[in-house]
Amino acid sequence: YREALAPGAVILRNFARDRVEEMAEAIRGVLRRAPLKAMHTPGGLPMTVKTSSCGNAGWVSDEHGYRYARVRAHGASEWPPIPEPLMQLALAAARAADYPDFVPDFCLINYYRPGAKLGLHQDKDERDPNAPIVSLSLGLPAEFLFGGNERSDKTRTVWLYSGDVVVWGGPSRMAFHGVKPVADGIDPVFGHCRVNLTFRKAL
Ligand code: MD5
Ligand code: FE
Repeated sequence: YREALAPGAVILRNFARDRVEEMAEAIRGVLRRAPLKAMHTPGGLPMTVKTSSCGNAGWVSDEHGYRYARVRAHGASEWPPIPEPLMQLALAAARAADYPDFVPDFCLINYYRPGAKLGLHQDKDERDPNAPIVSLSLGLPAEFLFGGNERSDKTRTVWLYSGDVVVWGGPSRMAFHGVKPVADGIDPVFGHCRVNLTFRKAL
């Protein structure tokens, strides 16, 4: 089930298939404490993807740009910790992709309703650019786009299904990527939505 996607990028098909319901339960727990929110791009446009966070920070995007915030904007409460089943899955995936030392301190939850998409971008706000990003796809399938280190580089597409994990490291860590608008459908566990978790060394 292990395929090389690009240099440094490994796809682990169905890696979490037997644990999708356990993942769903853990995510529900996080969202009760840190509800989903539609952030705005630095340009002021609302994102179609809603987000929440767990770990030692929350991801924030607004007119000041993208950043990691250690404390929530309203109230002094901390972000919920990364639930243990999610952390164990991320560590196992990193190990399977030959990143045995990876320990994330942050997990971003991206929630896509049908039609939601993510424009081409790079993930470069994390402190450690040598650490990979572990990405778990759940719910509806998505057509994922990934390119090169320049926005203008040619992109490839790959379909990601519920339970698939991709580990983005090495030369792929800073590649441009995005998600095409999610097609409607019904996932047996997640219903009309796609959820993507990205485990990162952010702080
Ligand atoms: C998603 N999320 O499906 C994706 C999965 C994000 C985001 O892009 O920033 O929240 S993460 C995919 C990723 C991460 C780092 C590098 C590369 C892809 N890549 O080189 O293609 O919601
Ligand atoms: Fe990204």
